[in-house]
Amino acid sequence: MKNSDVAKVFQDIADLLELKGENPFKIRAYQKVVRSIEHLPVEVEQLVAEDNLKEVPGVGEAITNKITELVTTGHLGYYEKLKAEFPEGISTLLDVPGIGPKTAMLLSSELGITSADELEKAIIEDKVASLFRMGDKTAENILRQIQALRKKDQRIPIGEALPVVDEILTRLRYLPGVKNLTPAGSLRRFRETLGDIDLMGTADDAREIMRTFVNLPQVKEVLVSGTTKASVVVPGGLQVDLRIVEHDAFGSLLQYFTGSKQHNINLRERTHRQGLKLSEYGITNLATEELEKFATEEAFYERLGLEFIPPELREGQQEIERAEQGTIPRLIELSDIKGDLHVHTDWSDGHDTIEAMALAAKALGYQYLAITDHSGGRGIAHGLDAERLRRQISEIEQLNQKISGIHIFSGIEVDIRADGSLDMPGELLAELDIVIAAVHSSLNQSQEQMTRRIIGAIENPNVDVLAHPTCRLLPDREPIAVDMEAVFRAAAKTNTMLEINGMPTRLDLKDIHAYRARDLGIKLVINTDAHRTEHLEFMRFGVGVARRGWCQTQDILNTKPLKEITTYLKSRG
Ligand code: DGT
Ligand code: CA
Ligand code: CA
Repeated sequence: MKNSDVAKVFQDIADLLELKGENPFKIRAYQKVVRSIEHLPVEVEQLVAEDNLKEVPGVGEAITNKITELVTTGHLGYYEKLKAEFPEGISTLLDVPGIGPKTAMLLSSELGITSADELEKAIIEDKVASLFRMGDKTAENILRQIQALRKKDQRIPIGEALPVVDEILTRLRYLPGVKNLTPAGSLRRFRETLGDIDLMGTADDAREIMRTFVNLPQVKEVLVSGTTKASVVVPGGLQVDLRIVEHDAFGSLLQYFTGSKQHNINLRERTHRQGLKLSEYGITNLATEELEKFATEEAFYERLGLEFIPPELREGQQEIERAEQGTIPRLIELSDIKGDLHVHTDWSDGHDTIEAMALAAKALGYQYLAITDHSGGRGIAHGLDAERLRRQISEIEQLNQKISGIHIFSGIEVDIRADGSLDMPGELLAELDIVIAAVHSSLNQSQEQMTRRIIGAIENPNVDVLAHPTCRLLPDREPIAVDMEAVFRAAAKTNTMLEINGMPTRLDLKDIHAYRARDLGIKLVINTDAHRTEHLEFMRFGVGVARRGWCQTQDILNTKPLKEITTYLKSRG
């Protein structure tokens, strides 16, 4: 049973308890479990097998028993009993925003509707409006929510969205009187996929920026066009919302719409106890009803007695407690990166020469670059054999004489064969500065085979880094079946590094894996896997993943300056 399936069951339980009008604390406890499971870097099944469930935040005795029953039998008696109290499909209806318990019950009992699709059909056939005393408006509203929900399911990879957003921001940023223009929402938190884009800003006169926004050349459709809020659709079906407020209220606006929703809910709960109410407009004192505005997020968090929380950490995990204690880590930043340790050239399937890649890396301010072309393994175009690799090593020696201001390391991205052996003689690998190993073919092996194969490479003393460990491709190639916890244990034991691959279609390790690896003391490397000079810019995506994984400078190898990293790589042999 996958973690997402387990989470869904507990989400349903929370929904059904809400329908029953149960105690809100009980409901929230279940919601917390859902959040925890969604963020787990390991399989719930494994935690059950190892009797380690209690370490998951929000999971006590009762929940442990329920999870254990669910994953061992595929069945949860409590859930089945609860479901039996309600008509079928009720929890699906509750997933539609704007449908509360009463409406869901009414739709089900009067019209026998059990799914969002059936509801949509009934609304279009005009069967729903008569159910509500308020008439057409409610039905229409629900229809819009269903359609929005369907669109929300099609999340767009951040790598596709970011260039579009950058273009929009460039066009708006220089309008007179506009300030603070910035993304909020999941984009600012750097999630790997985005439901929609939320942009925030302030202006002397909001109307002008709104007019420019809805008339941008890339706008395909205008959904909402108000004086302070507008929503448009750009190519690819991506929805972009823009909100503009006055300068002195920017902090609370940005905070509110950065989310995540769970972070805001946790924050609101905590501040309610302090007699304060949060909103997008500011903080209201419940006793005096006075509204305090905030120009910056820093001031907003400070007013609540909290250290500033970087957006990437606002996922409703333990960030508020940590901010309370003043122990939010200083997360790694793009400017901490001193070099890229995984790039390709025209020696294998890359586009540019070694020299061009080196000069591009130097232009980014890097101190070093590792050339890691593919080995000749099956299915890789122009991979290097031992003979060509030897020639490449000597060409790199010569280039290092010729070019100043950047050091080029000799490396390889060696293919891990189906049996776990490496596609290059060991004595040649031992000559290289850095050896990256990765899986590229036979992706359909069983989890047991694949895990053994990857651990075989990790245990090979020549291997420094395991690259893109799960081989997933966004948006739709699923990760390979591999026991990541076993991979982590092997990497920790052998002191092998794991890569966060910043190629936006990979982002592999992903955020929760980076978190887990860091927690186990595994050293990470952030690479771009560039196949041309422009790809070196993907580093910012990798850094985003690392930040979501709570990584600091000392967790990431390629934040070390040239001298240190040279010594370190030598010491590994
Ligand atoms: P997305 O668009 O699905 O990738 O994820 P977000 O996080 O960008 O979500 P979105 O666009 O629906 O809303 C942006 C932020 O607005 C969200 O992260 C937190 C805030 N927000 C939205 N709905 C609610 C809500 O019902 N309660 C609270 N407290 N905040 C909300
Ligand atoms: Ca959003
Ligand atoms: Ca939005």
